[in-house]
Amino acid sequence: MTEFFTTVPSPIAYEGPDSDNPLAFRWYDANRVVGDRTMAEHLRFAVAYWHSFNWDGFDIFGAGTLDRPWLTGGRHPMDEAKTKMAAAFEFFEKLGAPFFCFHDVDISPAGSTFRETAANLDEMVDEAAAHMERTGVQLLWGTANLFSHPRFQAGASTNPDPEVFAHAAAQVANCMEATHRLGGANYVLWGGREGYETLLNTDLKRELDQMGRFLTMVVEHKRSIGFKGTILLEPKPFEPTKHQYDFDVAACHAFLERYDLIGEVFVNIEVNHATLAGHDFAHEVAAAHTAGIFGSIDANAGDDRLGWDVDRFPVSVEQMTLGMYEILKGGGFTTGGLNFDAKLRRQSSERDDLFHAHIGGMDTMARSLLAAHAMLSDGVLSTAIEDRYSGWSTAFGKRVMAGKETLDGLRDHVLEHHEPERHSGRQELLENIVARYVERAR
Ligand code: XUL
Ligand code: CO
Repeated sequence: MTEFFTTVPSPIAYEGPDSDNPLAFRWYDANRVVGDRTMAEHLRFAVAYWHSFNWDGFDIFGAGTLDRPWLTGGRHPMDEAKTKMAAAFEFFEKLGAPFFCFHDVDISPAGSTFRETAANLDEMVDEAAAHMERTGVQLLWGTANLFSHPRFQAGASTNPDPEVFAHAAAQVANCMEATHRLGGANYVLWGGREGYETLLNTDLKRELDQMGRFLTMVVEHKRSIGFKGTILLEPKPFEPTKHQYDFDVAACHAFLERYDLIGEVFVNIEVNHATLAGHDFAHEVAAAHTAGIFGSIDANAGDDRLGWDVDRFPVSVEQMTLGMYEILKGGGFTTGGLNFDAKLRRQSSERDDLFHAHIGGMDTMARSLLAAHAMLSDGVLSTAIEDRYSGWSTAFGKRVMAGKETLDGLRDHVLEHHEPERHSGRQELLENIVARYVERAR
């Protein structure tokens, strides 16, 4: 078999924080125990097939720039898909990534009919199963691409035409079965074009009802095929449409409540989508835990000055520490994990740049895990929060929350009491504590 990554050691080794070797981990030490799990069990890293193996660096201004020999066309599309898959598994194995994620179209080419496309997917799933068996790499999630083909120009499940809805349903049925066959831990739905450009041509209520119906059918299909993984929605506020229905965690939560899907569907939170929605990453994680819908993470980063989905690899330990802290506080991952839905910059054109990007991302997350875990086990933030709300544990506070008070009764209470004492929120002090944990994480 042709090898594509011949200039890197295999597998990438952990050498510790003092190592200067660019092709080694300085923080990610898969078997190191942190609390009740190893780093590998905490972080559950996945490589995203689409950015790393299907994208040659093209953008709307110009052609591909990346050295991706497995993408050079001219052969039978199935042979090309198999070569690409061999490159992908060579990469997963050399990096030491335990999981990968894919869209149906990433791993298998479209045929000239739906039947032919389905047969191609079947064959590529067999191919993937053999690679997984050989390498031990597992599937974190699969998803159907319901946004690239022109038929989905007006959405998939929210399309004004039920024939397009049916097409999306058929594609999802096949992709869920593929995910099931490969032992996927989750199945993701990102509403690529589920949104609108203008209300002038949009029946908002009908589109939401269609999306609710679609998702209910997804849950029913999960049952009928015996898939045990978690169904995840991926929130995003805009891009490609001006207004995406799955705007953020709160919008997804309201949607799941409205269509009676709580307990069936959870969320896959993407860091850059959170920031596009005007939220911190940590906020979205906390919101999901609060609503009981936390599932998995697409680990990436935006850019402070750019208001679009730049999908950079995560580099900020401080940002990720706050996110990891919320993840750990909620109990950590069950079926979820950290998928690098991240791509190289277009000038990072050499093949081994893929390694540098993932090594950096994994080290960033590993170091963030260490800092977050230390803050959590030392209780440095939780005691401050407990103190801050301690009034609610008094007999008076409990009475209010138990519904035993009225506005009238509280007015009487205020008439009998003095002005409440004010307490500092101590934000800067707490920020200094976080900075110290980030600095000291080892
Ligand atoms: C798009 C995005 C997707 C989903 C899977 O912004 O994040 O790649 O993660 O369809
Ligand atoms: Co994503």
